Amino acid sequence: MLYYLLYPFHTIFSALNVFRYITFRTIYASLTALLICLLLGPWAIRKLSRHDVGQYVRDDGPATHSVKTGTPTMGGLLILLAVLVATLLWGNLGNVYVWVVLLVTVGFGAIGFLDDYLKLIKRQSRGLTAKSKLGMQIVLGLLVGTMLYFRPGFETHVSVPFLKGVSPDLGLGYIFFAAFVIVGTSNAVNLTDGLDGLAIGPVTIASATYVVLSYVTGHVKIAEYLQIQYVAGSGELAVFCGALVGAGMGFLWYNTYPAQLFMGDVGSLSLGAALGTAAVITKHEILLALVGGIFVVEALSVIFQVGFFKVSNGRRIFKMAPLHHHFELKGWPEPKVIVRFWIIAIFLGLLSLSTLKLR
Ligand code: 57M
Repeated sequence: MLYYLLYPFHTIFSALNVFRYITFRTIYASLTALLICLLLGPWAIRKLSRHDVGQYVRDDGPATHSVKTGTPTMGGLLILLAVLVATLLWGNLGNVYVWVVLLVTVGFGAIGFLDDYLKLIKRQSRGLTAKSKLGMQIVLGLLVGTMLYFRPGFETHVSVPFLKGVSPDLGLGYIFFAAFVIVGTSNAVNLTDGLDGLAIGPVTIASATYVVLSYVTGHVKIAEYLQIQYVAGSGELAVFCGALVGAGMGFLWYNTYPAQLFMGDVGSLSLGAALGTAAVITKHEILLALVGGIFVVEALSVIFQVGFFKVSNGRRIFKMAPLHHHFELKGWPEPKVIVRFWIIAIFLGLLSLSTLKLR
């Protein structure tokens, strides 16, 4: 909004010319989201506590989690507020991709909110059924895939990391591929959100990686130099991803061990879908499997655990899935699991950026 309000006056006050630059607006979107989370965090914790929106901790989890019972959750509402305000304030609202990514973030956030609401406020312990939750996500994912497919000039080619010149055209199949990326990432982040800061750390790191990927993909000269697909207008997603980084750091201030606030499904589902959508729009969809490798490994650990459990009449590969619980049951203190996952996430983010040159 500020871009519209202030940039036109750059002919009078030349300093306002700065609003033209995506880099400037990305930094200030990040700082705005960070400040909103930092300043409103205590109020959110008090409000959620007062309304008894406390976490119910299942008794079949690691024993160390029992102390977490009652921790205020649905803190994802604060993350969404910070990201929305910062993006609407600093983003170019004439850019269709900004609205697409905001629609997905709010849409998946609404699904998560409904699940949290039923579980925590209506005390229906299971919340939404897995089928209805997944069904709503798939509908939203297909809607976004269709919108992008029919957008004039949007490419249905998929670039493969490390392999220059390999970019198969999925045609109409791209709609389903885009939906898979968005829904898969949303659920993978949801599964990862099982220790203090374990999800928001890698989400923040992945968002920072997509700040860079959005910027270079939307810059015609840099995209040409790097020989990556140029997506006109996608650079504006750097502002949105910058807001994700700021909101993530601000939320982590309260979610770090021992957590004062959990994000809830309203946070995990929306953040995962936001990352998936940014990856689809910037045409770095497969690269997201590397950037968000922590989420992939966590989700695969569940798939293999449940699959093996079924075919082996009850035997397990891991002590418990998702993988973070396996390390907890091996005796790793919670903070050790969390920080080691963050270190791996940072490594994967840097490795992902290196693929821009290793082609
Ligand atoms: C998301 N939710 C956390 C919190 C957070 C099929 C199966 C793998 C599904 C999976 C599952 O239920 N996943 C749902 C994970 C929960 O966190 C809440 O959920 C929100 C995110 N969706 O924001 O509101 C618990 O996680 C802990 N937590 C923290 N700090 C945080 O910052 O400590 C969360 C955020 C919270 C808190 O204890 O209560 C969760 O784990 O439920 N199920 C599981 O993950 C369960 N694993 C399992 O069933 N494994 C079996 C299967 C695979 C056959 C096996 O290995 O044999 C584990 N989770 C729990 N108990 N809570 C183990 C059992």
